[in-house]
Amino acid sequence: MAVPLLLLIFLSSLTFLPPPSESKLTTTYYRKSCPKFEQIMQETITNKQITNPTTAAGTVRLFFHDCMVEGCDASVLITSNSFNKAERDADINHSLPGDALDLIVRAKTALELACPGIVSCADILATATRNLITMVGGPFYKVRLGRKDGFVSKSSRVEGNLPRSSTPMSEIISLFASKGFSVQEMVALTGAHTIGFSHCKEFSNRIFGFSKSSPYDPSYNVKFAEGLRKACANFHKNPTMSVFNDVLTPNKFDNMYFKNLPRGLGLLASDHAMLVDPRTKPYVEMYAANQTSFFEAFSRAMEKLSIYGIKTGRKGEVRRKCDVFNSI
Ligand code: HEM
Ligand SMILES: *[C@@H]1O[C@H](CO)[C@@H](O)[C@H](O)[C@H]1NC(C)=O
Ligand SMILES: CC(=O)N[C@H]1CO[C@H](CO)[C@@H](O)[C@@H]1O
Repeated sequence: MAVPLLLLIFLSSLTFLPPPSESKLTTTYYRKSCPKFEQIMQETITNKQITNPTTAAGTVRLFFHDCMVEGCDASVLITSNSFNKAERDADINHSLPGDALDLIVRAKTALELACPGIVSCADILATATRNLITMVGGPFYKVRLGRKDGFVSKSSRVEGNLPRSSTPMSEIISLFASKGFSVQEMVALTGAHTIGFSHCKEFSNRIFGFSKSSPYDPSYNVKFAEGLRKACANFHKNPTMSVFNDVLTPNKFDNMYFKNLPRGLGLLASDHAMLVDPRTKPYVEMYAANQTSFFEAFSRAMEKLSIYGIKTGRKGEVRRKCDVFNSI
């Protein structure tokens, strides 16, 4: 009797401690080792976002893709070589945006000049994401620092770890659940579709030849569907054609994504499904009605995403260049 009881007490006391790796992260991690970290980040990000306004959305998506595969460890930044086909070259990342990658390179270059070998690429990506979200009107949330860059980046690990626009809601929910995210957190995070673009091929089956009775998905607003059909008319010839995720306030981080859904302005099948599925619908309605409530939930969920699967200590390294492992 005594042993199991002791074990029980021991185990329950453990659950009050954060996992050891994330407990090492602090918001002041670089205060002594790289005092200009915040300033250099902010300058680089501001310059880039002003000259290329698509940077914000691109960076948020890049970060999401990084975290979902191997955790937030900059694995998405690695370029393939003849020995290793990296994450970035998985089919799903067809459109991971060049501007976001360029931003990370710029920030890393400036930081290596100021404090060589100190700041990880994973911390740069996490911080850039938060700063850009705030810059385009979204909430500010805390990003704890001290992530190391990971040693693994394989395109074969991508499929199954990232949702597609055609993924059924039940699968999206269980994918996020497998990484510890509730339905509510998943809905809040996907509010990030309030900024940025999607390529026509991501929703072309909803606007061309949808069914025998309707050429486009009747759950679209009629004018919106017609606009999409025009915008994407040549998408086979020109696969770069894309449209705003949030047609009303495309560059502003707000709760318009959720307000759009009941108006038939949800672009992707997965967006529309958020409104239809009884498990997600209550959160869509709540965030559509109350931006403060969305911002609070989004901030909490992003703080959680930002420490998902992070590496510390010897489980990672500070890369000299964000797109190659140090060992190569
Ligand atoms: C619920 C499941 C999700 C699905 C199925 C999904 C799917 C997609 C797809 C297909 C695109 C268009 C990509 C392209 O054509 O270039 C996209 C864009 C985007 N996604 Fe998601 N996404 C999901 C959740 C999220 C989450 C949780 C975030 C961030 C926290 C996010 C952030 C973004 C951003 C910012 C863009 C715009 C990218 C740009 O403009 O370059 N998405 N998403
Ligand atoms: C909106 O949400 C916030 C945060 O949850 C809450 O404090 C506030 O009372 C809500 N406002 C309304 C009008 O319901
Ligand atoms: C940004 C990036 O690295 N995109 C790559 C994603 O995968 C395609 C297909 O392999 C590559 O051509 C892109 O360069």
